Amino acid sequence: MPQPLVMGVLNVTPDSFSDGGRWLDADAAVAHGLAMAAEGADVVDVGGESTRPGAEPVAEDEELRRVLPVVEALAPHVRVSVDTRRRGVAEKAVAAGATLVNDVSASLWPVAAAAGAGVGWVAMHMRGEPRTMQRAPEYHDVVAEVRAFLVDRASTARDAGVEEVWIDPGIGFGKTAAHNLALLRSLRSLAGAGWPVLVGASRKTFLGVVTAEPPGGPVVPADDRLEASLAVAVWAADQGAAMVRVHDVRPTVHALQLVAGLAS
Ligand code: HH2
Repeated sequence: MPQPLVMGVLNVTPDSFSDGGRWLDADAAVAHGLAMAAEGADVVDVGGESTRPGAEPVAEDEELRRVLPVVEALAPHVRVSVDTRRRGVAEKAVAAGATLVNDVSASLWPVAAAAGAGVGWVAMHMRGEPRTMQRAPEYHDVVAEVRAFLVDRASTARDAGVEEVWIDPGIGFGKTAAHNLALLRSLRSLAGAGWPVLVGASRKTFLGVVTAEPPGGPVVPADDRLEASLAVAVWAADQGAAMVRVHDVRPTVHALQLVAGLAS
């Protein structure tokens, strides 16, 4: 089993669902990004707008104010991705040194295409938009719909000249716990679609639903979902994911190292 890359989450926001407010100060954010790199993160994913369910959009100049100094300071030391839905933010972050556009809107491939070789793009699937996406999401066949969407966007980006294209099923973005589990169950098939797969399940709500004690009881809070997050990362690796997006870099790297060693 090849060991997937690890993308460390760095939310420079006051309201992210699990680390909101912790890295809002630029110096604290940079220090945390460097610490994740030292722990083995291959990419540090800098975001200035929470996309958790119910989150309110942030003004573009505020998002830029949060993200740019952090991207600039980290880029000489570690590969940086910018987690944004805004073209202007993606463009300026790339100019500041980011080499991967992590795009939950799956629409910003022209930014990567214009930047040329060396700048990649992640297409993530989302149903609706963060403010309302968890209001009773419905699919006829979530696995088939997500796959078709991602393959279509990835092909469009490749045709537009983007050399490095990733696809991501968007765990938790307009999906029930059952939808998330179905997508994770079918990862191997998604990984066979011809594009490297990124999976971001770290600390997400469905993990707190699945691990509730007793079953059906209160949802386990975000800061108590480490074991479940590690289990999903290992599962994703085993099913062929090429990168996992996580908050807890060190334990994830250790878990992935162990399983890759066993499987080789
Ligand atoms: N999940 C979140 C944000 N960005 N990007 C990709 N490619 N895949 C994901 O699953 C993904 C993502 C949400 O998690 P987080 O950044 O921790 O929270 P918030 O959106 O509240 O800042």
